[in-house]
Amino acid sequence: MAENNQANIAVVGATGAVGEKIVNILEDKDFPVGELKLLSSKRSAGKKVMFNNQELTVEEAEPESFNNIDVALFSAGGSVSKKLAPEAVKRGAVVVDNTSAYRMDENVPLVVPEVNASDLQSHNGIIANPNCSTIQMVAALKPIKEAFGLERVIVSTYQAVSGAGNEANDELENQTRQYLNNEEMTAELLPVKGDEKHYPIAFNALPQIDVFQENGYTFEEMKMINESKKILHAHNLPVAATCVRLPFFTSHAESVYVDVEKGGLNVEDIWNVLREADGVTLQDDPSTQTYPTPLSATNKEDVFVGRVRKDLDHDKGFHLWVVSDNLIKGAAWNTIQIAEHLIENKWL
Ligand code: NAP
Ligand code: 12T
Repeated sequence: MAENNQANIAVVGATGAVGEKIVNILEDKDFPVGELKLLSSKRSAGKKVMFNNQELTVEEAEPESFNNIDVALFSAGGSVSKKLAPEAVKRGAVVVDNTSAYRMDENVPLVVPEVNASDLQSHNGIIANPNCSTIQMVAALKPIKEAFGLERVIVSTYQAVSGAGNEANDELENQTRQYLNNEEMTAELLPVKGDEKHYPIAFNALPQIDVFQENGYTFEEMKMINESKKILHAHNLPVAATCVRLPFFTSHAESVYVDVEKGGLNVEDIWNVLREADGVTLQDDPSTQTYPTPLSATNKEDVFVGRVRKDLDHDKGFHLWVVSDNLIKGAAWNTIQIAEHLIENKWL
């Protein structure tokens, strides 16, 4: 890396929903970027993108693309990461991977900086960015775990369409238009690209995000379950998840139930630890109808928490409503925070 602490950055999937946000945030935050290389598939190669008043040309991602790159941020799907992340590492780059390809690999740190930044200290060239739904949940759970311990977690999600990429946003927009024009809705993508059946998302709710696993859970649900335990260093914590897609574009919402270890707590105790937590903003006041929503959280960095209630039957049970922008904290911003930490601590 250059003496001036500038890093040469490659963004793989730069033309996608996540990649576009990464480029925007690098610019907004004045990130110390030396060279910026924007990579995509052949389809978008040649496309022009403005960065810091300079016109950059998107290139097709190839192994040689990573020569002279310090940090490569991958958001182009798992198969691209499987193929090209090792090529980037071979050429001396550190990879921050936004796909599920390496998350559960025990040699790969899986990091939400507010929760487990110290896991970044030892890596073998690849660091994984967790699943969007997982990131926002563990950001809210970490301070509660630290203060009061956790005995169990049950989550139901209300997830935005943009999690499935730019094409999914187009599908929601088209179906909405069709429905309002009394036309039949065409469903070709959701719930999962390439799966056997497709259902309309507009004016609907789909209890399937990502593919089904043999145990009857979807892969999105299993990602939440397994990744949370890894990030929180709580391998025996019982976690259950139900993941549902709803027809709005951005920001995931989650209803999270926790049993804490400590008895006799009240809502104020939970509020107090959430108020102090990095990256978390408490928005909770029933008397003024104050709580976060997907619209209010969109384009913001933080994880917002509201509707904190004590369970009426279980002394150790609490309910929370957790909302965050799935493309920002759920993907682009968390990825950039990881890169920032690596550069600042000279852990590249
Ligand atoms: P998207 O809008 O569909 O964009 C996909 C991007 O990948 C585009 O830039 C596309 O380039 C590029 N790409 C596709 N095939 C490629 C190939 N063979 N070689 C190089 N680039 C290729 O999807 P997205 O929502 O941005 O998501 C991208 C990936 O990020 C997902 O597959 C997922 O793994 C990950 N992701 C993670 C989270 C998270 O939870 N942290 C959230 C969302 C997404 P073209 O323009 O050339 O097609
Ligand atoms: N299929 O990075 O469809 O594991 O919303 C994130 C979001 C995969 C991931 C989605 C997905 C991921 C989705």
